[in-house]
Amino acid sequence: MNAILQRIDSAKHIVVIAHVNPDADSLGSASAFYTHLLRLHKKVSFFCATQEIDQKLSCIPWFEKLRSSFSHSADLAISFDCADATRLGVDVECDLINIDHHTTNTHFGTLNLVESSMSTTLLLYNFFQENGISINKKMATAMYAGILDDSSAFLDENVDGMTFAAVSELIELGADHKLCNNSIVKSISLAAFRLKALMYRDMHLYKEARVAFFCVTLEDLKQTGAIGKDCESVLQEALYLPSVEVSVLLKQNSDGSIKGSLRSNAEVNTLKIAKHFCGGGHQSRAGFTVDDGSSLEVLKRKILKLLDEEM
Ligand SMILES: [Mn+2]
Repeated sequence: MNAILQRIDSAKHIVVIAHVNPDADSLGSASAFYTHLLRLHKKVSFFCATQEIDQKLSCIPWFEKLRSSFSHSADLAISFDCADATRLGVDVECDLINIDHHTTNTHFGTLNLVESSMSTTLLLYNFFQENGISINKKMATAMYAGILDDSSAFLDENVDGMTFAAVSELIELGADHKLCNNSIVKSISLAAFRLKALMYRDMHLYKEARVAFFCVTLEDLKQTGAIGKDCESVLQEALYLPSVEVSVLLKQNSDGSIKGSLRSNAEVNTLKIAKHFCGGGHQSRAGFTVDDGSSLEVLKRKILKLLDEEM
């Protein structure tokens, strides 16, 4: 038996962990595994340190079971889609299985299932297949949600035939793809719509319109009522301008830090830029947080200079 399945076999109480500020990939993979553990008649808890989770993700099975307090009585934890231990949002003292697809993963687990893949949910799908673990409707819906979100609705550069083959199988197994599409992709709040208008109005193009730059202040969020996550679709859409190769967002956080997010058409290595600020991610999708009191303007100039060297 696989070492991971063996460790699970001997566990009594298992906590599945989705990362802080969870996305559909993290919640989806944790949810699918939650179902699998229930079938094994294990005691299972579903943990995410973030208290307010985007209601869009409520299409993922077991969403209502999520708790932001960690059960320290557990003898095993399994984290999903966490590239490093800070993403857990909790100090885990028991054994930890780390399941993730980020190339920057620090292998912080007692056992690690880390492979470069489109998404953690796709990695998990392959894991279930390889180990003869059957996938029910709930698991199929959860994994579909993660693949949908991490592939930017199947539009990312790294989507290939294998992605569609997996999705075809998941739908065959009963994944509620329409529910996920409507909830995760085809839904936007009025506040997010207003923020979009503001971001497009203030978008700056640099380097002969090869770089699109967005800065979002706390005031912008307050004025529109939007939340930080609402900035992301604009960042992606800016790449649809034919000249744009990389889009960058700097967003003020309420604690005074600044969050940077980068997207590219795979040619520009955004991870290299994010790493300069101790961030992480992938070649075409990366991010970082700066907490040294730098202003948006200063950071913006630094990033443009780094892009000068990169492009
Ligand atoms: Mn992911």
